Amino acid sequence: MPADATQGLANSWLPFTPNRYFKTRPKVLAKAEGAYYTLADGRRVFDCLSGLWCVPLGHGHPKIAEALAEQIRTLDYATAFQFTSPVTLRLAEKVAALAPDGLNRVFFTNSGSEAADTALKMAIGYHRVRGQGQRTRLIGRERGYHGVGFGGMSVGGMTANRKMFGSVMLPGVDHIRHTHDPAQMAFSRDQPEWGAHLADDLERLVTLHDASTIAAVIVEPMAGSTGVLAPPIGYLERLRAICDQHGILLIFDEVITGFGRMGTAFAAQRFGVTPDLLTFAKGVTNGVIPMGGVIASDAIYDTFMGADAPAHAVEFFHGYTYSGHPMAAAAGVAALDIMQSEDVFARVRELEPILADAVHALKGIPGVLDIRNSGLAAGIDLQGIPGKPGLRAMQCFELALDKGMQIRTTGDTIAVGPPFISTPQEINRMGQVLHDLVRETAV
Ligand code: PXG
Repeated sequence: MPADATQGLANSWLPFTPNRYFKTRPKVLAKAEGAYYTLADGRRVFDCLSGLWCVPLGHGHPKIAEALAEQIRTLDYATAFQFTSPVTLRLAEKVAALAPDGLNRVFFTNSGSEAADTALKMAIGYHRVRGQGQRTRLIGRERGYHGVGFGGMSVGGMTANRKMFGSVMLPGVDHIRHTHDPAQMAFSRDQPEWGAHLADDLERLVTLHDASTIAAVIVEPMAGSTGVLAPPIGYLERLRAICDQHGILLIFDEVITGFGRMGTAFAAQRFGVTPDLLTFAKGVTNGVIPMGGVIASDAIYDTFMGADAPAHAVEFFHGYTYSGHPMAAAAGVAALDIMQSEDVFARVRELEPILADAVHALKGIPGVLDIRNSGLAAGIDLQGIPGKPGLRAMQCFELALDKGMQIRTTGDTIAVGPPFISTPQEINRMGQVLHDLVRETAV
């Protein structure tokens, strides 16, 4: 690797990274094109997770590059409060057109974490505006991931993300149980048949806290970060019904599932369940410029707009300097244009069974505990090295780079979510490499 490729390493503190280990074996991504990264040491690797789930159309897309070059010359930044820009409005219109019926009001943020916090605040504000200010409780789910802000972390259910911060969480938050029970559903293809009744755990919390204190429930329709958990058949429908019965808002965090990962614009459409608020980020700009947002139902938006305050008063005291940034919006408009004109979601549906076959072919290898897939995403749970959780997956990660694959690991779970531009051959080769990794790291 050229010496200057790691200049500045001593000054860096990397996110969600074992920094001490990293600095002994730094990985520097120098270039990217299509579905491949090139590391500074020259290794070329297939991008098995589409960046961090955010580059579905592949790297360096010329149409996005052109749109950004044009936008920076036209309007590089637009003041976000009391102003907007044509490209920001165009993106809102496009996002709303893709969203489920009834969800038409788009509020932009800059990340998935900000989108989660924004949605939680919208939910609390909505109840207050309609005279139910006591509804402030937020319900998340174990193993959920909603980013790293205090709101998203609090409703999130990833132990490792929470424990360092102890009880410094939002007050009045509770969690329903997660949906993964290997004894009932190991090696499920797509949605497990067992587990719709797990949604009834929400009834338990309603009984405990009383519905009149609960503002919203937030879940990922397909839980990504925790290792790809598809919802049991009937589960989301049941969650929706319980929320409706008790006047609780349902929030879908679609930061990973939004914009095609599930073969439809949003997971809401694939699973046929519509939330009241839907968060997005990542794929909306193909990861090229950070952006996120919340799509609110017309009913929620209209409630805010119908508030008693005069029309010159701000309805929702919330927003970011870079909300609806024109550069991000230009990348978003270009990315969504490509998704539509090239019928990209249909391609995802074609690739889904190829990925499913590729990963489920690992069933039966000793030490493979579970394999799951849904949309163009899959998770593989491995038996860890006794007393050293996460080490086996880390070994897989290192070996994979030598075999030309960049995989994502969390604990002893491998996750993949290849770009939508992948070929069937590339997906099959990824499956072969996963097979070799698991065999070569057998414990
Ligand atoms: N919600 C969900 C469902 C996410 O997956 C966020 C919110 C936070 O987004 P930002 O943009 O603030 O990072 C995410 C992020 C992984 C992985 O390995 C997943 C995420 C990020 C990094 C890695 O699965 N998801």
